[in-house]
Amino acid sequence: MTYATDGYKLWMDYKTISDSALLKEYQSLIGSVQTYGNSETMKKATTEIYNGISGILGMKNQKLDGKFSIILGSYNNLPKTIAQQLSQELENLNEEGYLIKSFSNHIVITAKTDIGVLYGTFNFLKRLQTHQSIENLNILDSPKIDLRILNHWDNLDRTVERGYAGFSLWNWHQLPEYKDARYEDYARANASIGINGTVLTNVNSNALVLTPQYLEKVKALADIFRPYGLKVYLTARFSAPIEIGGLTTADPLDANVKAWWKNKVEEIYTYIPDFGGFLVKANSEGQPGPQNYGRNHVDGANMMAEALAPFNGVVMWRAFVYSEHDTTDRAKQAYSEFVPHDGEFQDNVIIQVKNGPIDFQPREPFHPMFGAMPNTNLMIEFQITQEYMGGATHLVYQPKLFEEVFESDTYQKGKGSTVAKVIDGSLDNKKITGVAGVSNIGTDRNWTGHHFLQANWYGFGRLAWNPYLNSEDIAKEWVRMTFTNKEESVNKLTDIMIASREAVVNYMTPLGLHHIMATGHHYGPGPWVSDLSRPEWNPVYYHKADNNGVGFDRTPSGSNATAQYAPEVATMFNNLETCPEQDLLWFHHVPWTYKLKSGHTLWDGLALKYQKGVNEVAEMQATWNQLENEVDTQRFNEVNMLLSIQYKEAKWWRDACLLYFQQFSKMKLPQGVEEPKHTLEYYKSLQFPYAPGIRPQW
Ligand code: BDP
Repeated sequence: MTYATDGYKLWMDYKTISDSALLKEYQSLIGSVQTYGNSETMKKATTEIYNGISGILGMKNQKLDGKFSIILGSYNNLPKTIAQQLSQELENLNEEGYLIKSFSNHIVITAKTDIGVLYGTFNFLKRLQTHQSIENLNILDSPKIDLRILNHWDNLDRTVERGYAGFSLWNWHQLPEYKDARYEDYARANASIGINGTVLTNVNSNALVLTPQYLEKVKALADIFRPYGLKVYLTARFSAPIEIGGLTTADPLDANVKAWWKNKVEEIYTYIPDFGGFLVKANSEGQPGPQNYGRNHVDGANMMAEALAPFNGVVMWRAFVYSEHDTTDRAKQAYSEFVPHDGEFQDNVIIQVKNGPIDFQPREPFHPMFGAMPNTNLMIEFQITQEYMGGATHLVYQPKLFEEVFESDTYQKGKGSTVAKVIDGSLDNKKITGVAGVSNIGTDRNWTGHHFLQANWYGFGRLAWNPYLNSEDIAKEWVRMTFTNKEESVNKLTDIMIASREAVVNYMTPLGLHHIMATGHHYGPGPWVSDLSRPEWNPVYYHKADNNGVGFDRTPSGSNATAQYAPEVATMFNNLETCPEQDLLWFHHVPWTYKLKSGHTLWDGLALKYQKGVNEVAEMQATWNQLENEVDTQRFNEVNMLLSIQYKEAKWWRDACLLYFQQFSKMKLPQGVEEPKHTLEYYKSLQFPYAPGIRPQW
């Protein structure tokens, strides 16, 4: 049984190893710790290595006298005799990378910069936490992506849009004087997984955060985060020059507007000399933007980029746009608005593109922009918070989804042009690269509401550092650091996590269905919704169920969205034979009687998938129950209760969706699929006006 924990310490609990043989072995290997350099970052690394080692080895206030001395310091600060021997290897590192090397009687953790040393320190401690060997170490590791960023959709009133883990961490009212200890714990957790940036505010932004009153508060946070290599960014409301600047326009080509942003940026840098830059949601879902003035995204982004360039700041300009005037296919619109401008954005602009063309669904094919803008910096945006995957109630291990997207092949330059290669810049040699994740963190004691959803924050950081990592390995790593190192239990816990990804797809949106969630809260089913003001906010727009069949025809006979992919990919999606069944209804309107690869009709296959999703949750519960004596009572009970809700809600999804679609298929449920408990009318009548994270309009 693991000892009780409320989850606050995340994956950095540093509890003493219970395996006495291993403990003895580590104790015999780890000797004195010497650290070189006195920057704030080195102070953090020093504290970390001491706390980590003494905790894990159970040797608080005792002298370490193992065989190897542990030496920490950036190359320039190390004693010359040691540094000289490492100089060649260090050349292979980038500014944030690190080297951990055993030689003679030392284990040296070094880097070009102190932040690299801190990252190396966390890696070394992870080796101990996950019970790996620390002999003959020779680990050289650099991040493959420049900007590894959390996006907080946090409002200044501390509510969190699509947040399910309490309120915003940022206590704006009491800042800058009151510095909650949690701010530092937050920065440290991010550093431990290599996250190096945070956007503090919601993309649906409030210009007030750019006023001196708030900049002082932002500065207080930036000062706490800095030693951990975590840069602060803000969302910039495009109409800020009007709202807080007293101008009459926000036209990006207007001289006064340009001057206003230039001055504003200069002012921000007086508070925060290493300010990261802006994240902008413009002309999307009612947010103001350059199109309000007849200008385009390039005009808007470049205007801000010019103001930020002298300070090395960046503009992360979002491509999440869809027009209410063109209702043919929302999936096509970001591409249509951006791709014609490939090559026109300034070097310090990076276009932030959601992983799929609609909106963070349980499964989407990759966004076609990833294969289509070789001359533009592109970053990918994932949604770690589970707006469309059951909030913080459902256990869904998302790194599996992230991995699936990174591995998708765009064919931009022929086979092997994966999204990972687009995002890390290796395919086209990009100026800046980046990965963003919409945070799932809030004031809940365990940070993410559900213990297992910490793994999504963790896994996001790991994959942002290296998008080629394997999601199952990441799951195991996290399990070992948070639950147990006992092999059998590690495997069971990992099984639950891995199964959870497909389970949520099956019980919510199997076979390529998408956006059939109910209005506002998005956590429950609403395939019947058809009354929202914009057509593309309605689930019926996405599934197009009728008496003939179901699905959105995006082939040339329909919206032709497939033409936005490389010809090889388009051909694969267009053809019913080669289109992966997991994306079938995303790309095709398919008759209810269509024969799936399994031999089932589409109707039967769909119903069986919904049932499979429910069964998978039941299996997750069964596996969890086997772990009762292996994990602490608190976490066991909490996760148990949440899994029961997940099971109940999986059945709700199955029943509501199948009853709804059955009106069109007019076919019976196949054998093996349970009959719904209620009527369709009942499911339609359910309302959740106070569900967390809600946004009433869509
Ligand atoms: C949608 C959310 C909405 C966000 C929007 C965005 O429903 O709350 O503001 O995405 O990403 O998924 O801007």
